[in-house]
Amino acid sequence: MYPQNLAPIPELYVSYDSAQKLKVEAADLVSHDLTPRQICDLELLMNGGFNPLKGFLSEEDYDSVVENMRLTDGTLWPMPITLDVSESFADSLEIGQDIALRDQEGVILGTMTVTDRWVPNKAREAEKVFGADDDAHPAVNYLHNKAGKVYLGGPVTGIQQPVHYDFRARRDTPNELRAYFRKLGWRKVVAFQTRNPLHRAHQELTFRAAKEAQANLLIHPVVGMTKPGDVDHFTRVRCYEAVLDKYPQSTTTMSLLNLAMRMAGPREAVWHGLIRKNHGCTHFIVGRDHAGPGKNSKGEDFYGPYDAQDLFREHEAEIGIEMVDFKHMVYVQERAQYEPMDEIADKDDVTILNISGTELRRRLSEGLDIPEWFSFPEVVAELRKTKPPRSQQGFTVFFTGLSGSGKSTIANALMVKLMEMGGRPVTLLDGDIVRKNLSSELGFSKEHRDLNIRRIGYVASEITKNGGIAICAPIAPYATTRRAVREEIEQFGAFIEVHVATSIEECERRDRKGLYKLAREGKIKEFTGISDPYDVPENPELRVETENVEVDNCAHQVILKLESLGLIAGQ
Ligand code: PPS
Repeated sequence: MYPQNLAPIPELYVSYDSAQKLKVEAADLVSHDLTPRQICDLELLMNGGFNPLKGFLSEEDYDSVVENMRLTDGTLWPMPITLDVSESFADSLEIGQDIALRDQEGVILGTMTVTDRWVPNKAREAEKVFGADDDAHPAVNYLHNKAGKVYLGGPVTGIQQPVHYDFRARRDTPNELRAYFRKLGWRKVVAFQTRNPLHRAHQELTFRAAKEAQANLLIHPVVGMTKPGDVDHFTRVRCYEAVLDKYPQSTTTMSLLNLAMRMAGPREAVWHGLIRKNHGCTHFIVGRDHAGPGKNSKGEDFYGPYDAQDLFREHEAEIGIEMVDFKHMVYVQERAQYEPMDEIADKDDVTILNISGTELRRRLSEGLDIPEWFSFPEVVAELRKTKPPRSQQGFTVFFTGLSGSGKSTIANALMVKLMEMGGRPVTLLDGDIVRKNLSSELGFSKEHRDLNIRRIGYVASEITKNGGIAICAPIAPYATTRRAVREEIEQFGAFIEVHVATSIEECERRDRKGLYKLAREGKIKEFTGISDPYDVPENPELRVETENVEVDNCAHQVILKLESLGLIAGQ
């Protein structure tokens, strides 16, 4: 008999032969192409990471999870695992129908029998699960702006795991980890969840946790979806590999977890605990501000720094994994070691050093020193490779404003000034140029405008990712679309929104292309500012007034802004 944490855990996969048969039969099924987040969820549903779930939640279970953190049978489960789809797809289905769940290349991963279909109350989900209906929370933003309107629920039949081409040897299913622990005779295992590179404080924390629990250590980083803006997982895994050498090989291992985090703080900590229990662990580290989403739209923290520990403690027995809690770890210079802040008795007599995540990002982006007491040179070198100083990174300047506001003219002037400086390639994605080359089939309906802006955003994000400068100058009238583009680009570099704030009266007075006249006469429909809305940017990085101001001066204001953000610097 194995100890309970090491016995095999149920999976949703069918046998190899049945899977081959199902694959053929599934050719006749209606397909749903999974989103990246759904692929992560499905993988953990199928491999037992989300045990005891047997599929995407039914409506009743969803309601119960949202309200009480429990399935209808009373089992503790804090996170709604739902299959969100578009209204049109949902409408095309019959209850009881089987659908094929496919990855983005069309490869079938599983099937689902649709038992439930409903329109969720997303505001309630946001309030109950994430603590606030505030789009500054990444998962609430996802819920309202990315997730489909309708949820489908039903049991899943697993056919095959999603294929990962990266770090294959480092990925393990719950059963693979359990088997590994059995093989090594590891009875007690403490898991460390992370979405950040490991620095010395983390290492100390994990050493202490392993000692405290008298357990082996599993470093279990998330490589699915984390918080927008995080260091990409390729870089992080290279960093982890560098740090792994500093742990005793016989007591520590690392495995990558393809989880899509929600940054739900307290509920997320409980969820992470359940997932680690399923992966064969007996202990779980919960530190300060576990899975914290950052600040809300009022600039306050969504959760208290130890809320996650409190909720975990309340449910610890039921989760079935012991919490190893830690307060904030800081470096005590006189003793040359890390200590939990609350255990330092002589606080007033020693020098306490700490570098916050924000400070680290600042030092990296400005190419400043990162001391050895803070991190390992190998980790810093990896981070510097992916995050060169800001003045060498790509970025996007995104002009927005009414037709005729002067966007293109200022954008052109800016381009020339940047090209004069040299150093990075510059691409201009002007409204008219894009409509000719990228979006020639599109009109000016909301749908088409969104598509147009998303295309521009996509190209700009690629340019930014590869170290270039993208200057965009569409009208981009809708705030939600601008926000989506911002998020896409900010994964790779800075996004500078410049509102060209020429008033509608002035644009109409100038009427360079004669379009306002035609719009007034009703000869052009859905004309921005006349018969179609323009959401004035609330917090652009820069607002330029053009009335009685030279174009050169407007472009220069942008240059000064870029300089103040550290994006251009002396060579
Ligand atoms: S959008 O809304 O961002 O997709 O618009 P954009 O791609 O920037 O295209 C705007 C240019 O198209 C011309 N045009 C119109 N603009 C607004 N509304 C309507 N209905 C419309 N029909 C044609 C107009 O010349 C815009 O150019 P700019 O350079 O902005 O003046």
